[in-house]
Amino acid sequence: MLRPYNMATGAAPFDSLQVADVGDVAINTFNLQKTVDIIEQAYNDILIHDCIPLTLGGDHTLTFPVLKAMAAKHGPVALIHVDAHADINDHMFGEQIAHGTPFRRSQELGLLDSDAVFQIGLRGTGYEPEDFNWSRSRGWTVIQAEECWGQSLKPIMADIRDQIGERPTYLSFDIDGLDPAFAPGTGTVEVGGLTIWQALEIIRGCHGLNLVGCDLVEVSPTYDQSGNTSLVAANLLYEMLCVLPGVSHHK
Ligand SMILES: [Mn+2]
Repeated sequence: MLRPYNMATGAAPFDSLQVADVGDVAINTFNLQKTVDIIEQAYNDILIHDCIPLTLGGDHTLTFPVLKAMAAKHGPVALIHVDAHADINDHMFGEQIAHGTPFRRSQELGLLDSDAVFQIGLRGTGYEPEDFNWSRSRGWTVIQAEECWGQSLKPIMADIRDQIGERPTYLSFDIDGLDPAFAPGTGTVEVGGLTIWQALEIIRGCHGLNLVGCDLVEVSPTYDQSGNTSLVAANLLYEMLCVLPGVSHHK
């Protein structure tokens, strides 16, 4: 059988991995706290098996319970977080669990390896002037969107790979990290974002890392009038599949 492979990198994930869609997690749409508990349990169950979950969202809230399950299996993980926003708010409208708080909650619970947290693409309007500095004060590396403009991100990714080394690593990619020219179908659009080419450099730049899980979040079909944002997201998830440990390569 002919299996599709990545013409740019030669990665042939379907030749070397068993790839399955395990379907949706049946959340409780009326109760967010119960929902994050359901997600955590679902990922604990998935991670009993020797597999690397790739998750499509959905609200960035989901990364918090996924990281709880990740840390339960692997210990604190290195994190590469692509996003327009830091998502480190203490609360949103008084709520601790929200799509702008997952990395604050994760940090509080010790789920992240603070020496190896990288936030890329941050920009736009914040909730507080300290948004980006809170991350930096935790020892995290913040690479704002403006530092990426007009640049290849290959050198940055080489540096990130060097710093992360062998650590178990989680990749969380918020589609709003991209410029709305490429991905308008999301809830909190910010102009001046990353290009598709830079997104590919980031994900392909994860090759060689000990990736233990990835997600692609914040695609909102309601706002995705052409369907293009979902297409972009699906392709980025495929690119993540192509850089997982154990993927064989043509060439
Ligand atoms: Mn986000």
